[in-house]
Amino acid sequence: MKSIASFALAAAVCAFAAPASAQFAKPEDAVKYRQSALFVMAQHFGRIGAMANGRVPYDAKAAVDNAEVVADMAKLPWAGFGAGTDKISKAAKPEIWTEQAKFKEHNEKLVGETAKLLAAAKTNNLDNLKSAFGATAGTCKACHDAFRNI
Ligand code: ASC
Repeated sequence: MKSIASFALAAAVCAFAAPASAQFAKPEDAVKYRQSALFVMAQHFGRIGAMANGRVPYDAKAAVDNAEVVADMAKLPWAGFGAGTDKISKAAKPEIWTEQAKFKEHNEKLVGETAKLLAAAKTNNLDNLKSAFGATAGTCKACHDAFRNI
């Protein structure tokens, strides 16, 4: 009986557990998580930028590989901006928490633009990559202008 009860409890805990994205041991971990996702995204976005700007030769496969990471990373940082994480990093403006709907719109715009960037990379066409890179970079900048101090 005990094992059945334990199993039932474990199943209930799994069923009602918060999504993985919402689980952080402490606020500092949430900040580290969001900064890490943004850092990894910037590394891979920068590699696409180098191709889009002609600093390195265009490599269609590398563009897709990098765009996949960018599109995946773009979904992650936002869970790290929860309650209690507003005073830890000076880069994050208070407006993130006082204008949450607007911040969410920017987050969703980035997810959409990075999905388009991946689709553009998959066309194996440098012009498509360039224009999607520009649109995505503009989305990064718009959010930084509104919500980032440095
Ligand atoms: C990058 C990067 C950003 C954005 C931004 C676009 O490569 O690291 O934060 O592009 O500079 O304006």
